[in-house]
Amino acid sequence: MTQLRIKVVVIFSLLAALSLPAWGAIAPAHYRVTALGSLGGGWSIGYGINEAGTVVGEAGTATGSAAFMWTAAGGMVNLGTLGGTTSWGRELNSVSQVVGVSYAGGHGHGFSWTPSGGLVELVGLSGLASTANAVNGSGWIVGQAELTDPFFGTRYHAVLWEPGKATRDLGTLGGSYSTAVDINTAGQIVGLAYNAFERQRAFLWTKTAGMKDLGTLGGLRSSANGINALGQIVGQAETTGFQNHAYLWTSATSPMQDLGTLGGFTSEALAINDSTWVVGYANDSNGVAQGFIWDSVAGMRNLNTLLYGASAAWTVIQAQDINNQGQIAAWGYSAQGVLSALLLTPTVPGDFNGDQRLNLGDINPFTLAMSNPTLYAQTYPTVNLADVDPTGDGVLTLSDLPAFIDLLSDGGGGGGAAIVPEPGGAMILLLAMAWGGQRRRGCGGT
Ligand SMILES: [Ca+2]
Ligand SMILES: [Ca+2]
Repeated sequence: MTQLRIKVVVIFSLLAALSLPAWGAIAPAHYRVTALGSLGGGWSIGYGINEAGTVVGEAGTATGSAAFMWTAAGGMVNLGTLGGTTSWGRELNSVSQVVGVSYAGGHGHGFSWTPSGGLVELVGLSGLASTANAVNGSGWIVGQAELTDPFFGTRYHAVLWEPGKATRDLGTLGGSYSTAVDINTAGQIVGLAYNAFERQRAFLWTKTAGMKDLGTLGGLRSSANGINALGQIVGQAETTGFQNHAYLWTSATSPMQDLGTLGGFTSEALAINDSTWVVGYANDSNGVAQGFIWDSVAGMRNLNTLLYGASAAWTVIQAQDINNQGQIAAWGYSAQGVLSALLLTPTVPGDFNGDQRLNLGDINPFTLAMSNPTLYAQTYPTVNLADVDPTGDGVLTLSDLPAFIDLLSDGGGGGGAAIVPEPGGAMILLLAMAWGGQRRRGCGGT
């Protein structure tokens, strides 16, 4: 290709990029994986994430397991147990109130943990056992508690723990069992309950309307795992073909939407954020579970195809929770087979000025990074080169130049990388000339 033709192609590509529409609500296309470590037992599982990117879950200890809370600044902290050798953290809110379960004496015991108060056992119903699954910003906790009934024996019902109030039995849909799995800021609660035919059904509970059956995808059973601030609900439901699929429920007047699979028979949605991005797991055509992210534009995507650079060495089995920044709490395996809680952080390859967008404003920082890495590092101290490196190999070389042009021309392949039109004609020419110069030097065998 002649130098002139290269320049024309560069300019044409960049101008074409400017005419692309904004990506809107499409989920990010690239993620960095952070392995969260363990508490001495060599393994961990991530369950919940809040808006600050703090993750909770369960980690192996020398004698069993313990609930953990992980922050970027402090790493993994052991939250302890209520006396046994097993506990796990299930979810946390914006003030780092963590809820979960401590297992002791043959029973699970729901707990709340706060930085100031530590672990506190939640008061159950008439039985010993309980489970805490989620907490909202007002400190409302939902889960399940045991009932000892002289006629029916032991039963388990969905419950609400509201600060300062008695443990509230949320009942069932007419059957013998229920459990509450998530709660949003408005106090809407979702979970699963048995109906009068002892069929398992997803429910939505509110103080005014009580417990309502959310239906299925045409089959007999369903369950609900997550609800966002908009009242949108996700979970798993049986289809008319007797497969269990991830679904999205948006209102009582529209049917559940089947989110599909990754080529297999089974999928399950575990969480949804306020951008209607859904995460969970889905079987591929080999029947192997893969973490997924779903949005209404791109549909269901295998998270393992979106891990950037060295992060691709990880295998995400299950994506458990997602916050409004698009950060995901998950678990999976390293190349060596180590089970680990994972934090997936959206990255934008080519975003050399670190504003989470790829656009013409990244051209000058890119040329600086190529020509003077020391000055670049001083100017953009928060940018991790491994995240933005156009070829994804973690080092800046000449091959990153055409890769950077490609990223600019195709918008980085999706969400979080919206092309924002800017007056950049002069920079386009400068870049094209820089590219021509680099190529001359590269071809000159220096
Ligand atoms: Ca940028
Ligand atoms: Ca590179």
